[in-house]
This record gives sequence, structure tokens and C-alpha cells, in this order.
Amino acid sequence: MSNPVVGIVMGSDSDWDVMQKAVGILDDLKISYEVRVLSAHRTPLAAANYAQEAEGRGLKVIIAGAGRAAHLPGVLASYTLLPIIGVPIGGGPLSGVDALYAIVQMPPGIPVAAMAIDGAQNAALFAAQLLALHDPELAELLKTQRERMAQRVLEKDACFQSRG
Ligand code: RP5
Repeated sequence: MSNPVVGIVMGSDSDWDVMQKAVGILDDLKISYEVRVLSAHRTPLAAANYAQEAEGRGLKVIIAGAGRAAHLPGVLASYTLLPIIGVPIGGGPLSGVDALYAIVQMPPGIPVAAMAIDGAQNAALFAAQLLALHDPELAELLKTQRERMAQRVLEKDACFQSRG
């Protein structure tokens, strides 16, 4: 995809099952993105280089998913002023709570926006909302999506009410 504005980074290709949900949302919204596998522990230099060069390459926001001792979002955040959205990946012996704590408990000074465990969809929506601050067309699209979502809930409510 040309001129990506969102970077989707994951610590391992084993995170893809979760992270591809972010891709689905970005596709729907016609937001350009790139997908990379970079590990804070196994390829620390590549991860650092990616974050250092991201802004210059035109990226506006990075979504970073990692499991276990999930240092990837925080490490990326330490090398760039771009907003980093962290997705703790579930599974493993601690079911993703380890990754959640690692991502949400950043030290003061280097923030990461922490999503729910396996919350890749909200990560993509949050990225879209950031981009929509300077993109009225995208903002309108997001507003329409929310209205449709509300409509679906109202229809389900009506179904239950009609059961008496
Ligand atoms: C983390 O360790 C990755 O983000 C992944 O969630 C987890 C396990 O990685 P693999 O052993 O499957 O490559 O760094």
C-alpha cells in the first residue's frame, strides 16, 4: 500500500490472528497502512530504527501489538513523538494480563495508549479518530459508522421488546 499513514507493528507473526482485526477496520475506512513484524527483544535495533524513521516516512500513528513481556509499544514510544497505541495480545500462561500490565504501566514521560487485551479493533478505530482530527471526511465516516452501530442496538432492543 502506498504512503501508509498507520504503522501496524507486532512482536511476532503469532500475533497476526489478533492484529489482522485492525487491518480489517482500516481497510473499511480506506486508511493506508503497513504491517511489520519487529520485536523489542529479538530485533531491538530494527524496532528502534523503525520508530526513529516513522515520522519522516509520513506515518501519523503506530499500532503496536505484543504479548507476554510486551515491551514493544513502550520501546517504540521512546524513539518517536508519534502516538503509539498498544494492543496487549492474549494467550500464553498469563492470558495476556502480563502484556496488559507491561503496556498500561508506562513510566511518566513516555505515554502509550493501552487498549484492551486483544483489542486490535479499538486500536484501529482510535487511530482513525486521531487521523480524523485533520480529516473531516474520515470524521463523517466514523460518525456514520457509530450511528449504524446505535441503530443495530436499537433494532435488537426492539426485537426483545416485541417478545413481550
Ligand atoms: C511476544 O511474545 C510476541 O509479541 C508474541 O505475542 C509472544 C510470543 O512470540 P512467539 O514465540 O510466538 O514468536 O514478543
